[in-house]
Order: sequence, then C-alpha cells, then structure tokens
Amino acid sequence: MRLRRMTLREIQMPLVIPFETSFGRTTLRRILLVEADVDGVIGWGECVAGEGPFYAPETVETAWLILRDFLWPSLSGKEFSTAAEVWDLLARVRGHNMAKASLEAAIWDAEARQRGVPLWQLIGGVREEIGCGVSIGIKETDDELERTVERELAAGYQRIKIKVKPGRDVEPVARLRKRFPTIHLMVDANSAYRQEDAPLLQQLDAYFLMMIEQPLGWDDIWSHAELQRKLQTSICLDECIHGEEHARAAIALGACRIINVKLGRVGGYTIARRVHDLCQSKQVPVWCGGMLESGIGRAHNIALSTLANFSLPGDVTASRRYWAEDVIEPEVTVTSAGTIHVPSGPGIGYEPRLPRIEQLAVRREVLS
Ligand code: NPQ
Ligand code: MG
Repeated sequence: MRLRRMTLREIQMPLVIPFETSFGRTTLRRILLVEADVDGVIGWGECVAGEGPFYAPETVETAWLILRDFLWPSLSGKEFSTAAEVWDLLARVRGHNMAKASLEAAIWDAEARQRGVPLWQLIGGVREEIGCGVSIGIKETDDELERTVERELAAGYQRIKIKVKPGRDVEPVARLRKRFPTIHLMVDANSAYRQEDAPLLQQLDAYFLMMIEQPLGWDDIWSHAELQRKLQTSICLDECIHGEEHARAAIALGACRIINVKLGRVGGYTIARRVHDLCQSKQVPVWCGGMLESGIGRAHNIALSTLANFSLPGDVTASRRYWAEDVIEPEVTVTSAGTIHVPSGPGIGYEPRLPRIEQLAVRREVLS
C-alpha cells in the first residue's frame, strides 16, 4: 500500500447549541478533514484539534502545518503492508497526535474499504451495538441544566456527564442527584481544579458519581494519584493520557480507575488499541470520548467503541445533537435504548457527502 494523495479541507460547522466547558465556549467548529487516496481507494479521517490550544496543545492551524510539512513527507513514497504500520512511519514527528490520528484513521478507512470489510471488524471489534452517553456543557442555571438532562434521558441516553468548573460544581450535582436519584451520572472538569481543591472535590463523594473526569492539570498524572487516594469516587483520566506509557504510569500510580480513550489524543488506532489492551489486562474499563466531531470523526468513534474493553457508554451520540445537517450519509442515530447500531458497510460504514463537504470548505490543499 502507498499513500498516493492527501487532500486537506477545513470545514466550518455551527453547533446547534453552544457548548461550554471550563476552558471556554464553542459555537462554531472549525474541522480539518483528511481525504487519503491509498492505491486509488479513498479513506476519510477527521482531525479533532480545537480552534484554540485550550483542551490540548494542538489547533487546526498546527495540525494543518504538521500534516502538510511533516506527515505527508514521512509517508509519501513509502510502501506499507497495512495501516497498522503507519504509526511507526510517523513516529519521527514528536507529539502532534491529533494530526497523526487524522491521517492514520483515513488510511485505516481506506484499507477496510479496499478489503471490503467494516473498519470495526478490521480493528478487532466485538460488538454490533454500542452504548451511548451524553456530555452536557455548563449551563447558566440549574433549571436549564435539569431540563437538558430530562430531555437527554427521555431520548434514551444511558449516562449523563455534566461539565463542571469552580462555582458550578457541587450545587448542580446535588440538585441533579436529588431530582434523578438512580441515573448514571458523572462530571468532567477539564483540568479546572488544583490539589488544594481536594476538600471541595471530596464533597462530590456524597452523590455516587460514576467518575470524576480530569479534575487536575492536563499533563499531571502524579497529582491525580494523590487526589485519588483522598476520594471514594473513581477518577477517569482524559487529557493526561497521550499514549500507552501514560496509561501504564497512571494505572501503576493509582491516578485513575477508568480511562477515556480518544483517537486524536493518542495518535490513532494503533495506540488506541494498545491503551485498550493494556487497560483490559489491568481490569481498567475504558470508554470513547468525544470532541464535537462531524460525522466522519463520529463514525471512527463508533468503530473504536466496538473493542471489547469499551465497557462503559461513551460520549458518542446522534449527529443531530450537534449539527443541523451532518456531512455523512446516513446520519448517526441513537435508539430509544441509548445505543448506536454499528454499520455493516465497508470502512467507516457511512458515506461522506462530498458536495456538502465542498460547500462547507473554507480552505483546501492537495498533496500528491
Ligand atoms: C472532553 N469533549 O471530554 C471533551 C472536551 C471538549 C464532548 O465533553 C472544540 C475542540 C471544542 C475540542 C469541546 C466533550 C471542544 C473540544 C469540548 C473538547 O473533555
Ligand atoms: Mg474530558
């Protein structure tokens, strides 16, 4: 196999409702799509880097530059026998996992299409239906939050995650727990707290949360280990886990009991599978995180979620929770049981709508 051509496009899509986290508010997503031509077969990937370096260091601009100036030259003209070899070919570039993942995932899609098999089967997935949870942004009032949770539960979603930040934490959780005593509930702080906040975070132990996601520094595994010793509630790490080494360190140190896996954050399927396998061997459950993806990234998240140890519902939801109109056909839909049926077609199993993508594109570049 050889990468013959790589087409980068930036599309811009307005969210149906703004999404607020402890690091900021997003209303418009700038999304970098990668189209890879592998021996004449087209595969698609999505770069999940943000508009600014506030969740992670990469941005749409840095990813574009790295893809064009460093990843394309690392792959073009190179022969490989499977997408599983792509990670090693890109390894000379340090970091920039979101850029790497977008290209690697596109090549996995192309390989699956070339073989005529669903990508989820090619990566070793074991289930044809995945469980779904929702991630709810920070709301101005508890009333608004409560109404939103009510609506998502009515839609069938299996667990509710709310974003928290200092000043919007214990009270909203207490209120939700009172109103919904038995739901699967969790919080995500996106690194908004410090070690000194341990007493405040300990108050959350009273509400039987499934987990507290990434309360402390985005790259600080050690402090999470100290905090986990003081908490009954399980810590789940997101931002801290950039690869297998981080997962191994975090588990060994007792910094978390659950790990959120995102393709972009760990650099693609090869490392996502290594993190998955390691966690499975240590009996640490994983689940698939979300990055407000278009249908392309969403489809990849669905494929990833079919691996055996993705035993908790992920942040993988229906297209229409985010977009008025998605860029894939069909759109992603969720059953009333809060599940997604994994598609059986080749590759990611959804068809990119090229005319729609071109219409949304504000920038493109073809490398060949
Ligand atoms: C998380 N996602 O699990 C992330 C955070 C996040 C669905 O909760 C632009 C780019 C906007 C990256 C919003 C969810 C984003 C973003 C949220 C990442 O922590
Ligand atoms: Mg998170």
